[in-house]
Amino acid sequence: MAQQRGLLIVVEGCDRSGKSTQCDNLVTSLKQDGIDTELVKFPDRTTQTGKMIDSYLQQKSDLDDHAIHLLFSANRWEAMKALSEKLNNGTTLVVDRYAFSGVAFSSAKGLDLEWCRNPDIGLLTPDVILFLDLDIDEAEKRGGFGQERYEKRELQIKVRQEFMKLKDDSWKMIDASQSKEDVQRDIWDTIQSSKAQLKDTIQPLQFNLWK
Ligand code: T5A
Ligand code: NA
Repeated sequence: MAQQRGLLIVVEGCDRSGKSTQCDNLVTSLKQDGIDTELVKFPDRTTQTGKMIDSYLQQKSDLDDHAIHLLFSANRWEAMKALSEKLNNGTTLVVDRYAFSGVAFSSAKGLDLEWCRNPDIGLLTPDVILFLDLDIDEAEKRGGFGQERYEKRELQIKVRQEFMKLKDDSWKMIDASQSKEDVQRDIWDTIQSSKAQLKDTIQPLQFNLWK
């Protein structure tokens, strides 16, 4: 029997909502459950496009809003071949931010939402989208925002509104204001029920995002 492909699990959410913490936890838990799993993070700051993005985010360089949007998208596109091979070889991927962050941040800055979606049309389609939802006041209690470009209250409020425009019924909303342990448990329960639902219907990988 052909090996079943891995699942593409995307974790999105507001800044400070605990995405990276929970992505690490989820990878560990899935591995403990005997599932071959890897962590993926966007932006991938290690590639050529990633280095330009990193410099922009750290406010060491400036770029036109459209240009940086396209760079974030290119940073995803350049990873697609390797990621699809891993998935087809049976590795499950836990992805810390994806195209939804791309559109939410750029449209919050004032770019047209439809324009923002275009460059990511046709990316790998996620099997599960988890959204870690956290109120801005709660987010600020977590040590305040840092020095990076988008870590400002007014922008973060807009970003959450833009995320809600992208949300559909398939998104799994997680209350990220709970303790780390409770968020972890909710995510685990959600993944287990998603897997149970997908079990008999898992489709071949599709490059179908927003099509
Ligand atoms: N961006 C990204 C775009 O504009 N376009 C794009 O296409 C993409 C992909 C960098 C920026 O790039 C933008 C969005 C961003 O502004 P990043 O590198 O993912 O993106 O951002 P980070 O700064 O690494 O991540 P965040 O600030 O969003 O934080 P996380 O990952 O959500 O949160 P985490 O896990 O690091 O936790 C933050 C703090 O809270 C604590 C943690 O210990 C940590 O101190 N914490 C909790 N405290 C209490 N209760 C809980 N349940 C907690 N969970 C975590
Ligand atoms: Na993070």
